[in-house]
Amino acid sequence: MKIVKAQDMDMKREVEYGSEEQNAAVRQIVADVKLEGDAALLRYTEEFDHVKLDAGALRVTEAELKAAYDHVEPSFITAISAAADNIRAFHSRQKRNSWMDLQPDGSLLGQIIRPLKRVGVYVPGGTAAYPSSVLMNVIPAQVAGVPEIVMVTPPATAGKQGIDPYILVAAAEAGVNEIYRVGGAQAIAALAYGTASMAPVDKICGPGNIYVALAKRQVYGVVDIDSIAGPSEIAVLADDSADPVYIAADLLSQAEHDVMASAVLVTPSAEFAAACQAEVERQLAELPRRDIAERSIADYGAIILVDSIDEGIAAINRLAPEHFELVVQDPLAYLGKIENAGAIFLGPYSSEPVGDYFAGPNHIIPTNGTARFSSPVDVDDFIKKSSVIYYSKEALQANGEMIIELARREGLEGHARAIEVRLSGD
Ligand code: HSO
Ligand code: ZN
Repeated sequence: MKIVKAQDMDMKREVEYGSEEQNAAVRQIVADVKLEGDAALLRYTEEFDHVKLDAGALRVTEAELKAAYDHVEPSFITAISAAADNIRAFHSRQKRNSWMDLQPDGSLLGQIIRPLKRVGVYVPGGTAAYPSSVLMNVIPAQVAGVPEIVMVTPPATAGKQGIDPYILVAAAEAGVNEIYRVGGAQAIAALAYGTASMAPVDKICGPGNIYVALAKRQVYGVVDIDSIAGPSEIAVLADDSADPVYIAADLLSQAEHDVMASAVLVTPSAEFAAACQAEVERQLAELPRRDIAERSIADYGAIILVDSIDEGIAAINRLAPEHFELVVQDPLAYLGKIENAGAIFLGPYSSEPVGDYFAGPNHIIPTNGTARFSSPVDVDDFIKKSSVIYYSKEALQANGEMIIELARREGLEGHARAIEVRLSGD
């Protein structure tokens, strides 16, 4: 892990827009599913997943869901249901109320908050299918009051037929209402347009491979989509009161996600930097996902030396990392100065995986510097608002001339007259 002097460290990576061929392939799949429905869905499932299904077998049954519980350890069920409780409690604090404001002139203004009606959550196949991410996508929707939450996932995973039982148990614990064994761009198209066996949704969320990401982009507008999450990032600001063993472990916890994950340590202590550097090397050698973590550390990892904690905070604000650990003597003294970070972890015991799995905040967090202007997934992502306007006769009489003035300045006489006809008379 290289040690560099304080400088503009850039964690930003190229966003994947896909090749022309990939975009064209996805366009074809989306068009076919839109036109042919289930027939295209089943044809692509056979072609890409090598699983032959009939339309009746697309939906996962209650019996299959129950059976999944027999294929996972009781300790997993205990842990995932405790995590689900914490995530539900945290997100419950985010609920908004509709409101109405009654004016003395009898007019009434307000906002009605409603949940989306139907939401689709994509869960990838293979080793990137995380039960924790099922909770993080589904629970905010459920807390928002979304009545129909649909999950889609490929029918075969890493050479194995069938859906991973850990994913099924997480879906059941989170409160998914329907599950379909279909993946890839064809699943996204089915969620957007609907088929005979799958009703269309209002919003699609959840991570996937490049084909899934491109398909989501292509159906955006027909439905809403979530933002496309980049590789995981961690930035740690620590002084020499921190334990290098803990800090190295936390950096590696995110480096192991992806060869493009980014792990950065910022510190004012050269001695502490050297200790962390050695500790990362030592722990890397013993990590099962060493190959991934090693490449991530080599390409996107760094230790940045700064002159002071304040200079470190300034560097963090420029990076706007997805996850930020502040492990200094008095972390609360600096909390108010942190402007750009998706999730802030304070002190030596708030290791990032506490947030990835368990504490309650969402682990789907803006990456690539986008924490400058966006937020972790929450209940707001699953609601919509309608404005309510009620003007009394008195209110229109009092303000009508001003509305007419504005309409005429825009050259919109029809607008002006719609008001004027109501003012004439008395
Ligand atoms: N750190 C990842 C989320 C995750 N970690 C899932 C473990 N499982 C992105 O925030
Ligand atoms: Zn993680």
